[in-house]
Amino acid sequence: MATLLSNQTLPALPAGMARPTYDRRGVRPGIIHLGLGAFHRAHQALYTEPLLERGDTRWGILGVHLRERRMADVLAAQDYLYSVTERDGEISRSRVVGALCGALYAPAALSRVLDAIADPGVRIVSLTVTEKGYNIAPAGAELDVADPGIRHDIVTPDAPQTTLGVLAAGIRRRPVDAPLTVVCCDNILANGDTLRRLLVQYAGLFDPSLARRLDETIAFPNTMVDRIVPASTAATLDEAGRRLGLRDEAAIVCEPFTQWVIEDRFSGPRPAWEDTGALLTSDVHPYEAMKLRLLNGSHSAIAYVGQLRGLATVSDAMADAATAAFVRRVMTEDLRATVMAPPGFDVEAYCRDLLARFGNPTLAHQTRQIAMDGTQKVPVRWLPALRESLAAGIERPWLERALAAWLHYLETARNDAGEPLVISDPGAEALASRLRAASTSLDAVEAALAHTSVFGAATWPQSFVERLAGHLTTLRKHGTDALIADRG
Ligand code: CS2
Repeated sequence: MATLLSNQTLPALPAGMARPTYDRRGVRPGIIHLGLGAFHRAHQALYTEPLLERGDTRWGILGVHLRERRMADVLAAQDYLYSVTERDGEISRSRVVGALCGALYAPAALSRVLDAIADPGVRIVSLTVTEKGYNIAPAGAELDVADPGIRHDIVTPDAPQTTLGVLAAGIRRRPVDAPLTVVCCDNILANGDTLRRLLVQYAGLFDPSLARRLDETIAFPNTMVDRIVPASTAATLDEAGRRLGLRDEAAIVCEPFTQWVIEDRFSGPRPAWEDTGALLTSDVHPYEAMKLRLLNGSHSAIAYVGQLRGLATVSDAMADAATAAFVRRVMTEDLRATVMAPPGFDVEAYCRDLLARFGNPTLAHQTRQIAMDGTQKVPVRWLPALRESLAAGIERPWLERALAAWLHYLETARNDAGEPLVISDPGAEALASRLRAASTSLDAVEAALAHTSVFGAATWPQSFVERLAGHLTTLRKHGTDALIADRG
């Protein structure tokens, strides 16, 4: 068994491999991060690490796991050190990161988590808890008050289970005069504004004065985060072991690209993230729409068509000529037409770069991973673009095909070759059963679009419904080859 990465074994790393050179014992936690997954550790933590390196010891990160214990234990055994390897066809570089100063598993250490959020030395609470971590009713931006976790938390707000519950309970314990900024880093629309609204709504159900305080004194900047960080596998860990000469059970492999745009709206001191590559700006929305639609929207198209075509990874999908051509059209023809470029931004170059990033052959980013939680993702990534276009009388032929592919994927849970697919989305069954209960494609599409928690309450134009039904019929009869084929 190889030696584990830890403070003590750091000197054994290969010469030249970047690692923390500051005294980690002097670092204080100034950031509490909820949802300590690979994405945070490969993204926001890397914008914070150079600040610690240059001696600003206020910004150590205390990470919180809300759902799973394992990674908190893994990180503790490694003194919260882990490696990040950035890789594409040309670049391959690894570093060890020291910005984490602790990792707590909330259900087992709730009081410590709440005390940490309440600590006036903590200035930032950041979050990456995925789309479904916010108990948001998918089609809208309202709190899902029927959610069992939320119902539990409003009855026992000091023993919360949900993300919103933990955040509100921690803030409730915090001195009123200690400024705090909550930085949402998930791929949801207007993420800061949305989190503020959900949290105020949640707190209003049991403590109106807390709701007022949240609304009036806490800052919730909007952000756009971007880096492709596939879930780690046994192969990731083995490869890290070879590079480091030490075992790293928390190793991450990701792409070299990274981007973070943050609305400059903080309450109290903040890390100088603008010095470490982040863009602090007064308006994140154009960046957000561009990223959610062009990157995440195309990603979801790759995921569902890829799953149906038996293409396991994003780079496999991009190596399949028909899929790659389809994805390019979804992105550069349909979605591109719905986004406004941020000032001074070259969106064509952005699209070219995205297609190259998707082709990165070294990442093994699973289409199955991106396909997860479609009922949360599709309403953010595709439906606003479709709604806006249809309202203006414009068809989006490729995006409409992608939507049909998702419905077909949900309905059949089988790929083109008839093999079963694993669908991981708590909201999927309600939609899939509507599709399966219908006898014709038209009935199926009508039933699906009437599922308002995903598709919203407004009606969809009949011509659109009919086009979707046509695509569904094509898929049922001939599979994805016929759906995505170039019709000139
Ligand atoms: C992906 C994102 O899994 C998914 O749904 O689309 O995680 C994507 O890789 C990131 O948002 C890239 O910044």
